[in-house]
Amino acid sequence: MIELFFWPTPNGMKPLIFLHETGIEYQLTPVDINQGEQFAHRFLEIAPNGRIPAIVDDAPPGGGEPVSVFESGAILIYLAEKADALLPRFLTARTEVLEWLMWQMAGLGPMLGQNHHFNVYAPEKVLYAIRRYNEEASRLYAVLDLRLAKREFICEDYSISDIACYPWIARHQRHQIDLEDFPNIKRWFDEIGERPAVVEAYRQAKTVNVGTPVTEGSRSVLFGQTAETVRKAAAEKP
Ligand SMILES: N[C@@H](CCC(=O)N[C@@H](CS)C(=O)NCC(=O)O)C(=O)O
Repeated sequence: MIELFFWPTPNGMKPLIFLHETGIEYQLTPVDINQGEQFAHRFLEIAPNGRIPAIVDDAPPGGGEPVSVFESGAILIYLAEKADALLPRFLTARTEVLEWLMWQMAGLGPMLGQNHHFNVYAPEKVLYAIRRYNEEASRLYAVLDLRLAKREFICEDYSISDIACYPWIARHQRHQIDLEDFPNIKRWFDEIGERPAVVEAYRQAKTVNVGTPVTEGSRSVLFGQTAETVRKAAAEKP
């Protein structure tokens, strides 16, 4: 059984979609990041970065003690290895999937995260930052659109690279992006959105939270974290 530490955000959706695609048994443990549950002792032992998602696998391949994994990209690789699914074994095809997974983890995700922040959450309109991240979003969407021009999926077959990108593209309106301008992404996005596993994963996610508006309380939990936040959480008793 996989315990998935989850909140319905783009990064949280990645392992949830994977688990539905492969039918691996799982249990959801909500971590309400708006209430500061990411600083709880048990969670930080599993996810020292204090960010969802994370997993604990109590039946790791080869047996032994339960294994914990944090970082959505590492979780997808772990689960893909465990299930022998959605990550090719052959080195060339595998590298291609990992390349696009890294592109999502290091580029698409962080840049669109900053885009959300300055367009939606920032208490003041910082025009330079808004322009910078809108431009970067449009650049990254164009890279993905070109990639999908000659392929049904990001790599040869549907893979963890598609699963990693999809929940971020699902927030395209927040990125000030019109998918009509990126027709290959639109076709891919619509197709993946119809997969039964994806539909079911989003249905499950809604049972955890339907989207809480940002309040002053959640703003103070989520933004303005510093070294002090990390040290204080680490010093708290279990
Ligand atoms: N690189 C990490 C990023 C994880 C991340 O940023 N998670 C957000 C939700 S999408 C979070 O837990 N935020 C809590 C906070 O900022 O305190 C991953 O891909 O797992």
